[in-house]
Amino acid sequence: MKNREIAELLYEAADILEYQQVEWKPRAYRKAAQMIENLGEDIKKIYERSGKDGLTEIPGIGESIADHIAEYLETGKVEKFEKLKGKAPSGTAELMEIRGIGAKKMKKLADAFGIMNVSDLKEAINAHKLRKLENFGEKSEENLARAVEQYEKSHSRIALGKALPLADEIISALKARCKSARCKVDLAKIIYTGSLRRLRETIGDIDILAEAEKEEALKVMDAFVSLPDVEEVVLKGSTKSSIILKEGTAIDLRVVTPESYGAALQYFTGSKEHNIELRNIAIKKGYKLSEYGLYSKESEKQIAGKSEEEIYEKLGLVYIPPELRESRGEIKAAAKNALPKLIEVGDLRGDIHMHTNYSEGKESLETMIGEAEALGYEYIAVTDHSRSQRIASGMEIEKLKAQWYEIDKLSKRFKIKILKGSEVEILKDGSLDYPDEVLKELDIVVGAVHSGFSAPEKKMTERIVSAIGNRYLDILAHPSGRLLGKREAYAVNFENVFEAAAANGKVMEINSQPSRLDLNDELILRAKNFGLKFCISTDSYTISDLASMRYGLGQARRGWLEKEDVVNTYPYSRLKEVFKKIKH
Ligand code: DGT
Ligand code: CA
Ligand code: CA
Repeated sequence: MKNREIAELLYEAADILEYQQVEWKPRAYRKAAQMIENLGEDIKKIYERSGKDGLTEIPGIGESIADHIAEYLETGKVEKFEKLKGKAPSGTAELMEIRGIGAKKMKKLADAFGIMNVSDLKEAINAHKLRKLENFGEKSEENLARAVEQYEKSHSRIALGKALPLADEIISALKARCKSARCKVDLAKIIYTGSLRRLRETIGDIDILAEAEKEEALKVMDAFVSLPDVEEVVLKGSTKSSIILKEGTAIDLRVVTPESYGAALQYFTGSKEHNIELRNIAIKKGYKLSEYGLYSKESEKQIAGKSEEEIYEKLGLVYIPPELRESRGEIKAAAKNALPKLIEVGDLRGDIHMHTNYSEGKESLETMIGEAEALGYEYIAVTDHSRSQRIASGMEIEKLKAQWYEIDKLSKRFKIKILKGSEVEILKDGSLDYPDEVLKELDIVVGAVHSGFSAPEKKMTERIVSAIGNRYLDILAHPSGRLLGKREAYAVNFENVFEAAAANGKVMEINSQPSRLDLNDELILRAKNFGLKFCISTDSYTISDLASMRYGLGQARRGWLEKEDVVNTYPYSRLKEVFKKIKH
């Protein structure tokens, strides 16, 4: 799909326009980009089917943006944007992504020091130039230094939420290309490996593995390097090729013969640390393990290699799911047949954190409920924002009650159980954003921190622990508050939080939004040691968000969670024992 590419293009144009201080356009461009990202249908197909009229029917896309998109689809570029880029410094887009840098500040930095990109900015920070700028003390300079560090950390890696759909897309495109009359290779076995298969929260590069006979390998590689969105072919060989896509992602493809497929899958899934541990076990047993197979050291005969399962088996281990392969004790556990039976997607029976257009969500209550029912869920909780969340259109009590009324009405029409919930702000003093008489009427109260992120650890810990002490709070939402690549977790003592939550029977959320994934795998492992239960929630704003469950699930599996650990695997009758305020 071209959607992501076009969205990126519009975002970039918006950044440049903002820099040039064009007033309204950046917002319109970003809005259009967002619509296209969430479209769920290939924009190219829409254009092919209905032309420009089809494009302008998409909300947020007017005549001029539709013209740009059409031009891009026809010619691969937009004349106007190319000109814009020529006028703005080329580092504009990357600079704007740094927390604390908006259009105005960027212009100031460019005028004063000629800062045009991130590396200029770093140099200026290191030379302590910025603190000399008017209204810009030492403190701002330090903050900016941290923001740059964070930008660099995250920009060398891609979010799982972007990499996974992209890999799926590349794999199906490659399969189709190989199947075509010119190539005639049936790729029956092709899969993504590496950190992506382990479902890490961020991905360095995408690794893909395919099985083919030796004489077919080059044909597969030809098809791979000639995929439509390739920007650069870094390397092309008969066993490995590497490309870089137009939108910046690097992809490695390896092609191996059937007798090595399992060994290569095991090897290229990693992690490197897991592989090293595994190889040492092989050596102790008198074997040699490589990406081609498991071999006897003496006779050099292959002992296993077709499948991953037989490799683990021959090493005296039960099969280890990819998400566990991080050298965190999984090999020892596998040797004793003591691995957890990980939670699976089919175990999930409901989604208990989502928004509607009563607050910040994009869809009506009815649409969200309908989609959740279509996904096969037994129950959902509608959890719009509480009143003090003004920027997210938090709801006054009257509006909340109007929503209850509508939920009661809709409950008669839908089979799915609809819980009246709220994402209630945990205020700075640790109290909740609605009075008790409202909270006790709610089926589910999801408590969340959305402000005061820079508070000292002691203060934040007190705030959260005090909210956990509230008898009406059920779930702690996105407990660390981090936004991948944008905002570090706030300072908080998790030992204290987990202890208090365990003592008060509160549930920890695993937020599935790709930019959150919060709790992350490491915190999940720690929280589990306190005997805590979890819920995996999507925190959806649109119907397409409801599908992000797979990302939260991945983190739960990386955190060694079983079905029993996660309350939204429970049937409704049992869920009511966990959340005692549920009334029907
Ligand atoms: P990434 O791309 O940084 O998110 O992480 P990975 O794990 O995908 O790493 P990558 O792409 O460098 O390599 C893919 C897999 O290949 C890796 O998970 C394990 C395997 N591998 C790579 N280098 C080595 C190595 O030096 N030794 C061993 N045993 N395995 C390696
Ligand atoms: Ca990789
Ligand atoms: Ca790689």
